[in-house]
Amino acid sequence: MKKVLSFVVVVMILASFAVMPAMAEDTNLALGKSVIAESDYPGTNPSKEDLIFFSAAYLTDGENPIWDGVSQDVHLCWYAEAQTQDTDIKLTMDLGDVYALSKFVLSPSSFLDGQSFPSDFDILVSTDGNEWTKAGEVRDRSGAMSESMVFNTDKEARYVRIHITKMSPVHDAVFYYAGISEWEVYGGPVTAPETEPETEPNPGTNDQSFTWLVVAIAALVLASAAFVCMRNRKEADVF
Ligand SMILES: [Ca+2]
Repeated sequence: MKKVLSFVVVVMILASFAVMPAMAEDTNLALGKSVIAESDYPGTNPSKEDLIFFSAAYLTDGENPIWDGVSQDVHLCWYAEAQTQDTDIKLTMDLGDVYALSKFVLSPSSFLDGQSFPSDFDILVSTDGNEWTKAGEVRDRSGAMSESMVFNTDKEARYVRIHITKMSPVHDAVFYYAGISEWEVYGGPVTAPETEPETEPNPGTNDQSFTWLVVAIAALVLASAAFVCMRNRKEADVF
């Protein structure tokens, strides 16, 4: 019975080592990061900041609030306005380092039941902020929307961008509008970085792998020693 117990403990220890690095990669890198909203398009305001409800900062505050239609202190979403539905707005975020990205998640605002989610946009990524690669696109979206949009990717990037070329159909006599409640970017450390010289191994990654190996071997040795001790004690009891 004790032999089985020792084996189970060793398996659990080794399994936890295998799971921990995978969990570490599933991080929302965008949380709390600044977003720059820009546009040179005529008649476009790339981010309304004049009311408590709207700000580019709310894209990465981790909140998707449900508005009751009355409260005047709710941080609803990023919200832009343009005099024509065609526009050119860039929302750009610096993640602070190059990461291996896994997915983007964009959430509509509860304001107007998500109808203000933009119609046409691209998701772009870049390692240097100059050369951009497309990681996703949406065309001719319209209507109410409650679920988040998920874009899976395997690209490496430091800079991420939402490039909006068409506002939502929501408009009044003067402006078309576009709004997004939350922008999440998931990913983890780059395991084989392109930015480092090919002749030099990544010391951090190798050190980490070596550490895991040493700890795993130590756990095995300890479990074996414990088992041997228990067996010897049992045999001693018999004699
Ligand atoms: Ca938010």
